[in-house]
Amino acid sequence: MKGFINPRYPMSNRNMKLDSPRYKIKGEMSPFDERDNVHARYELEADTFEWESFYRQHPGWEKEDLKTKAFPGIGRVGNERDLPMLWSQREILHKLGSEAMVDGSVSDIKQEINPARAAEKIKGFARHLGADLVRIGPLNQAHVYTHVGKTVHCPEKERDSPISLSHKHAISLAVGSNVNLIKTGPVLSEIMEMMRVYTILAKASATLASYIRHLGYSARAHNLRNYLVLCIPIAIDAGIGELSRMGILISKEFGPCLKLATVTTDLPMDYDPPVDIGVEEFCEDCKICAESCPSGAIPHGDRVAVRGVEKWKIKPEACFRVWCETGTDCGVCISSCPWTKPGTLFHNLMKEIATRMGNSGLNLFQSGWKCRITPFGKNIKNCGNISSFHPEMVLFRNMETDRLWTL
Ligand code: B12
Ligand code: SF4
Ligand code: SF4
Repeated sequence: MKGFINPRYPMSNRNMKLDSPRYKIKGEMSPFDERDNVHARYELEADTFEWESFYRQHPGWEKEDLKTKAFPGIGRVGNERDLPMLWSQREILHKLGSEAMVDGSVSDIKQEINPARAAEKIKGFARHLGADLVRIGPLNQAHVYTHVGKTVHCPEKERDSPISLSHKHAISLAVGSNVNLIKTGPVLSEIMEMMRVYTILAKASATLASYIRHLGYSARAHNLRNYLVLCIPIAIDAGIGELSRMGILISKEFGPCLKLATVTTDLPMDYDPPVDIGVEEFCEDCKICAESCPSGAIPHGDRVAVRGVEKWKIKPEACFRVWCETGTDCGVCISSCPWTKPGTLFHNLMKEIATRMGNSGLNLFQSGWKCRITPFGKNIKNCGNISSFHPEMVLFRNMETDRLWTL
C-alpha cells in the first residue's frame, strides 16, 4: 500500500453510524430568516416599500442584488421551443407546493402505532412514492426559518410573518438525479432534470404528509415552492449524508447529485443514526468544486463559524448570479465532485475506500478517482467562461431523450 497511503493521515477506523452528527457546534445554533436568502431577495421589486425597508437593514446587499437582477433570469435563456418544457414543469411544481398540497386537516381518529413500525411504514410508503433514500430524525428548531421570505409562488403565505412549527420529528426524502444530464449544466437540460426530480419529491412529500394526517397526526411537507425548514441539516441529522465543502449534502449513494424534501410531523417514529462517510475529511484536501465553480462561490480555505456551526460557507450572491446569467441552476459543482461519479464497481470501491480509510486513502484517489469529469470534451475547470456554453447544444448520448433538444 506504500505510495497509495497519504502519510499526512493515519489509517482511520471510521465509525460510520454515530450518536450525534459530525458537524462542529460553536456556541449556540441559531435559525435563519428566509427573507435573507437570495431567492427571497430576488422577489423584491426595486422602488417599493419592501425593497427600501429591506435594504435599509442590509445596505451591503443592494448593489449585488441589482447586478443580479440585470441578467435575464432563470428559465429565460434558451430556445423558444425548448423553454416551455421547463415552464410546464415549473407550473406543476407551483401547484404541488401550494398550502393546500403541503398541509391540511388531521383525522380525528388517531391510530396507535409503535415507533419502530411507524418508521417502517413511512419508509416503505415513501420509497413506493419514488424516494430513493428515506431517513428519519429529530426536528431541531434551529433548522426552521424564523420568517416567511418567499411568497411569489405561494400567495397564501404572507411575507414577514413569523414561522412557528412545533413538530418534533422530520422525515428526509432524497431522489438521485441523472448524472449525465446534470453534467450538461449550466444549460437547459440540467435544470429540466433538476425539475423532474423536484416534481417526484414534491408529490412524494405531499402524499406522505397527507397519509400521516389520515393516521391522526399533524404533518407538513416542505418542497421546492414551499419550505419552512432547511432540508440539509435536517437530512444530516437523519443520517442521509454529510455536509461538504461545496455547501450541500453528500450521500454515499448519490454524492451531492440528489435533491431533498422534508416532511415534519408529530408522529413518533424510530430515528436513524447520523453517519460519518468520510466526506468532511475528504473535502479538506479535495478542492475540485472550488476550482470548477464558474462564479468562485465555493471557498478554497477553511471552515468558518456560521450561526453556531463550523462549515464551509459559499457566496450565495455569486452563485445565484450565474443562474440568472445562464437561465439555469448551473450544477457544475455537483458534476465536478468525485462523489458524483456513477455507481460502477470501480467508483463504488473508491467511495468505500474514502469512507473506510479517510484521507489516508487520498493518494489512491488523486491518481484515479479525482480525475475531472469532462463535459463537451473540455476540462470542467475551464468552464469559467460561461458564454462558451451554447444553450441549444445536444449534450448527451445514448439516451432515449437524445432527440428532444432543438438542434
Ligand atoms: C436558497 C438556496 C440556494 C441559494 C443560496 C444558498 C446559500 N448557501 O446561501 C443558491 C441559489 C446559491 C443555491 C444554490 C444551489 N443549490 Co440550493 N437551496 C436553497 C434553499 C431553497 C434554501 C437554503 C437557504 O435558505 N440557504 C440560506 C442559508 C441558510 O445558507 P447557509 O447558511 O449557507 O447554509 C447552507 C448550508 O450550510 C446548510 N446549512 C444551513 N444551516 C445548517 C446547519 C447545520 C448544522 C449544517 C450541518 C448545515 C446547514 O444549508 C444551507 C444550504 O443553502 C434550499 C432548500 C431548503 N429549504 O433547504 C436549496 C438546496 C440547499 N439547494 C440545493 C442545490 C442542489 C443547489 C445547487 C447545486 C443548484 C442546483 N443545480 O440544484 C446550488 C449549489 C450551491 C452550493 N454549492 O451550495 C439542494 C441541496 C441538495 C443536497 N445535495 O444537499 C437544496 C436542499 C434543494 C433541495 N430541495 O434539494 N441554493
Ligand atoms: S451551482 Fe454553479 S455557480 Fe453555484 S456554487 Fe455550484 S458551480 Fe458554483
Ligand atoms: S469536489 Fe471535492 S471538495 Fe468539493 S464537495 Fe466534492 S469531495 Fe468535497
